[in-house]
Amino acid sequence: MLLENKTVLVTGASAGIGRAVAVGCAKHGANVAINFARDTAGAEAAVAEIEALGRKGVAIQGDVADPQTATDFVARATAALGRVDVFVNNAGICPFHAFLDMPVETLERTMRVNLHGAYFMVQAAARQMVAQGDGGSIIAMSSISALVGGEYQTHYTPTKAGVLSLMQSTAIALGKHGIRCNALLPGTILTDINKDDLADVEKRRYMESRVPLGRLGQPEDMVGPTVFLASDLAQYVTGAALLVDGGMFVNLQ
Ligand code: NAD
Ligand code: RM4
Repeated sequence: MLLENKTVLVTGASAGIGRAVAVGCAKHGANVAINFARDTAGAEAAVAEIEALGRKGVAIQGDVADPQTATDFVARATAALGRVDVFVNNAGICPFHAFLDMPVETLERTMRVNLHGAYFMVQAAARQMVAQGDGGSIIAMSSISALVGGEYQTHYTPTKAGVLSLMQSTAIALGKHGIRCNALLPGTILTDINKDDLADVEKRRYMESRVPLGRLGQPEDMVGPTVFLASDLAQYVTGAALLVDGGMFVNLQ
């Protein structure tokens, strides 16, 4: 029960890592507001899971690429749950595509959702935390891909490096308000974002073979690290980056 009576907001939480983290925070005692883009059924199911744990849950629809979504999400979540203690910026896309013929729209959409979306959301959450006056914890899903490249991810990896950098600069900007900002760097976690990419059996075996712990990740693997950074156990941790990748990054030979 590391998050008893805390209010947690998670973006992109109708499925995948976001949903696992939202439910995981509720298991640790938090009331949770989720943002979702289109998957109403997934969002409702996530809220039902949160409520089944005896916590309050609320789902608010919005496209994070639109700056208005950020102020709307934070305002409506605060109205429903009272305050914002923890903000998890999770929403993201990775439409795998080759570099030389990358469509302009794919590049721009990926930047807008992953990086601009993170910027506006984190700013809106921080404004609410500053107004409350007693600190908070902001966590962003960056990626192992902030540190290493990907042939079909030339549009995506710069956004994940950007999100990591955003947590470093906001850690400085918000330290005086007692707001901690940290990045999580998942390795390869099995979700919809890479379902098609990993349907290629050879690629999946190769990715698995790179992980010293011997398996690709599950969304639930992200819960413990998120709860830790959200909780007072991490009271002196800010500007940090935590790889959650089964050891993939350090595996040269
Ligand atoms: P996912 O596709 O299951 O989840 C992404 C979520 O973001 C979905 O709920 C989706 O609806 C939501 N979303 C997408 N665009 C949105 C928008 N415009 N507005 C609001 N919500 C939107 O994938 P996931 O693996 O759970 O990804 C979650 C985060 O984790 C992403 O930021 C991703 O970059 C990051 N990540 C994932 C992996 C991995 O291997 N799965 C690794 C590193 C980082
Ligand atoms: C991650 C990492 C994973 C990939 C997802 C889409 O950041 O690159 O390997 O499957 O993105």
